[in-house]
Amino acid sequence: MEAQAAQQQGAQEVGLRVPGATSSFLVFEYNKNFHNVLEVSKADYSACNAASPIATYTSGNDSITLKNKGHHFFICGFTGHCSGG
Ligand SMILES: [Cu+2]
Repeated sequence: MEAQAAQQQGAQEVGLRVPGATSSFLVFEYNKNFHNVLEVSKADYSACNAASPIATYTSGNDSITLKNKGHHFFICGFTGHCSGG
């Protein structure tokens, strides 16, 4: 199964759920000068806490392989973007 995430732009942050797949990947495209992608815990996602990410992606065109089932949470680590909405 292949899941292609919607483009992440501006203050748009998405919580992505990929059910039932053992190997999936997501693609994030964004302007790396203004955004990045942090995989975080659910608690950190809810709190917009970018201080302790599980993984950090900054290329602007990231393919992220999801190896484990369940919920994955991604936010932008730039100041104000996550809390901005
Ligand atoms: Cu951002």
